[in-house]
Amino acid sequence: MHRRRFLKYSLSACLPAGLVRQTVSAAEPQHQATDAALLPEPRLPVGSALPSLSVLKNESSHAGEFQGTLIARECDIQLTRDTGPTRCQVYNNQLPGPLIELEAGMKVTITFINQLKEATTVHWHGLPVPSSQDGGPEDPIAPGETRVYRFTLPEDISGSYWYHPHPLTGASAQIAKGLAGPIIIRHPDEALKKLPEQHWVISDLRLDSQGQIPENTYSDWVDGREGEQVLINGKRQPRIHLTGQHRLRVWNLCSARYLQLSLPGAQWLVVGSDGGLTEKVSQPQTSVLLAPGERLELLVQGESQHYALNLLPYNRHRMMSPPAEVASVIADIDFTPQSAPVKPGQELRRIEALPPGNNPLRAMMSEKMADIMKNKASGIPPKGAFLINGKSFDVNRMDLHSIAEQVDNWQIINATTMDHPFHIHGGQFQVVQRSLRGVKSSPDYLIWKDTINLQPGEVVMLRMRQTSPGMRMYHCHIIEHEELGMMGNLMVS
Ligand SMILES: [Cu+2]
Repeated sequence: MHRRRFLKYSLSACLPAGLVRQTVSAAEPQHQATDAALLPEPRLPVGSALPSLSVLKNESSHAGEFQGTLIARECDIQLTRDTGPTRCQVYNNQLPGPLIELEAGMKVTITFINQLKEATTVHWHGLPVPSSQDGGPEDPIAPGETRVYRFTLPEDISGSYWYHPHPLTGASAQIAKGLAGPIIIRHPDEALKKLPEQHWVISDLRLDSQGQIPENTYSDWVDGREGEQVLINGKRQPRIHLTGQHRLRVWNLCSARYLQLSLPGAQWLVVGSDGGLTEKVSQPQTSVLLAPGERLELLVQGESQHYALNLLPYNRHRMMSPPAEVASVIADIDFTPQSAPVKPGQELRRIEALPPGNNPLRAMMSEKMADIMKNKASGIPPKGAFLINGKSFDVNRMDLHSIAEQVDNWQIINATTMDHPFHIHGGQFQVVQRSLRGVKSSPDYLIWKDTINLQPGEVVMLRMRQTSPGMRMYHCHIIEHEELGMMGNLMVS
């Protein structure tokens, strides 16, 4: 663990957890100046009612079809009281982007207009869309261009997904400035379809003293960027009315912030994950963790009338700054206790276990500490600092191979000193086994996932069936790591 010898940090005791910033030891003065310049931050107002997500209009009048338009553009949004408007990059002038509500089996057409001054793409995170429609870095949309994405959803799909840019360069900045939005796919036979829903799209935002969104610091590139202001549906610490009957969908749209959510005094029942409802209702839990990119569906069991939604400290072993030590409150909940519509352990859906395949795929995430430390003066670590199977991403190089409809046996290894959320494009997978510090564990019931967090030293075995040929990315979903090369290509034939 060489990094501990040269990376030092200190906490400012008076700052709440969300405001803790790195200060660097005297040996690294150039970065102290860079990071300190971010303070003081204008804060977004708190206490407004949680807004409902605006919904992308379906421009088609045909049953079973969805046609919508997304426009990415720079947009000035008045977020603070103390500064002028913040220059954001958003879809359809909204932060977060509009909710795309779809139904299983739908024929989907999204016309995307790039009014940014730079190239971008739209990636449909978690959806089994054809490779050509997946918005990968090999398929950039130039400034001023229009691109029509077309795909048909499977008949058996449901769940909470999202969309975001995935260009070869610029993804980190584009997401930090607001380009991300949620997707819900509903199925007529879903077990919990009659429950009222509530949606929490959680993102984070950093503002400088002028109320503008600053560039990444060197620490952001190394650790992944965490905006200090945590937003739910675009609002900071909103007031939320929730009942015991609500089916709560939660998205983590942050680039690098891990969300360990707790309602002290109440408990969560997990009923859904990345790929829709879980096989069974979980046992009651006092906290749930969403790594970047992950989604959960939850029910709340509680008695009180009021709860504070806490973001608990989670140690993801950042290199440049210490773990937060204090919980922060990110929402105030007015709760109406009601009898829970489901019980722990109750079956919600049948999920067929994928059989073991005969195509072993191995992805080992690693870091080159010498490279990470090399470019501190320029503010960006070189590509090659974060690797998969010893290689930095090359859009023209196929790293792994698969065949459509066969099951791949993935072995994911985290050989680094940080947590990394691993994401595979093309659909959903099933975790078979996790192994950490010599302890092996298997899930109690089946869950469809597309993003899975690995702690340092952790090994995850999973099974996935790619349903169509073409190129598929796999990568760390800390967007800065992805952009620095912690990504590979799977060629499905
Ligand atoms: Cu990572």
